[in-house]
Amino acid sequence: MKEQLEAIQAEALERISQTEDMKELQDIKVAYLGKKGSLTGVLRGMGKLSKEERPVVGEIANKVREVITTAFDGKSEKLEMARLEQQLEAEAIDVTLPGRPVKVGGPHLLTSIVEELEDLFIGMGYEVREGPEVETDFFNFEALNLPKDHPARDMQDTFYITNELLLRTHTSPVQARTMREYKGEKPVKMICPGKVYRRDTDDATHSHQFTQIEGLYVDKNVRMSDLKGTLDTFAKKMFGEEREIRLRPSFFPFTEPSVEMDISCKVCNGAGCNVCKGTGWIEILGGGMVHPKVLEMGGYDPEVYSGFAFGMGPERIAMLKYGVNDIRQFYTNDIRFLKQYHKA
Ligand code: 2NM
Repeated sequence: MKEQLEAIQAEALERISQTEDMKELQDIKVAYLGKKGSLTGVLRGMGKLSKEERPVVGEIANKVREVITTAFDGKSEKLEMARLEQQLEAEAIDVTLPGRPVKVGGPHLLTSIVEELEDLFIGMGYEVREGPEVETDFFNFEALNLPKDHPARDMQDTFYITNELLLRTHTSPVQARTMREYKGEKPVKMICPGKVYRRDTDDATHSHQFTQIEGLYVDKNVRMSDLKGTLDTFAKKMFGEEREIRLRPSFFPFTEPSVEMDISCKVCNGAGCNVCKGTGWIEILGGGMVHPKVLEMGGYDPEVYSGFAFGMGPERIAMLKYGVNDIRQFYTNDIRFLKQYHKA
């Protein structure tokens, strides 16, 4: 029986040392030390031994069990270490790989233009004010000398919400609100950028929603020459020092007299080309001296105060400055269009 035990031990140790597989190692353990294992089988046969033999064989059997268990534990640890090492190697991150590029956005061309215009007028002492896009009939029309029967109030041109509420058709209601807020007690020098709405069929040059910037300067002794000097400064800063301006008589209900301003075409320098349609001049904005009725409704005494106002469309400014030929480019968000105007 002693030989049998020694043979089992030798065989078990041999098999444990041979295997490189954890599952197989477990099977080996069961095959020798398990309930139906060969060592267990031998121990069961001990009952047939004599009283003298039993302790001797028992001691050997325990020793064998211990040797096999120790060998098993050692091998088990070794295999587990190897498995861990392999896993670590397989999951290793190559920190030298280049990262994926991050796509960086930038301001929309219209935003840039509006900010450029804001900076320009802030530099001339104007404050920037905003107001609601859903306006009352009073501020959008009445306070701007557009009485009830005025054609500009036509349902054809205005998005009405109720009889009294509408989407503002220009940003001038912000100026009417500001005048009334200042109660005719101090000068007003402001610009108001923002979205405006007109019932229009969208095409290359029309949009039912677009941007406006309007300016207003009300003080004592404000004259037409102040308007001309302001607009000349604006034109040269925005389009280049070589630009000339000219004012043509026009009509707006809120200004009297009213003008439209052209700048000399920078494509042909005034000689005439297809951009300026042969005239050498390009229309940029409208303006004029604030109508006495508008001053009055704003709470300013037209006998004491005078003012000028002007309005322009940043889309049109951007189109002229950058040669954009379709106003819809500003709203359809084609990334190929937009990213041309990111400076960074
Ligand atoms: C324009 C042309 C002429 C204008 C008038 C006013 C206000 F509120 F003072 F009456 N704001 N903007 C004005 C005048 C706007 O845009 C082409």
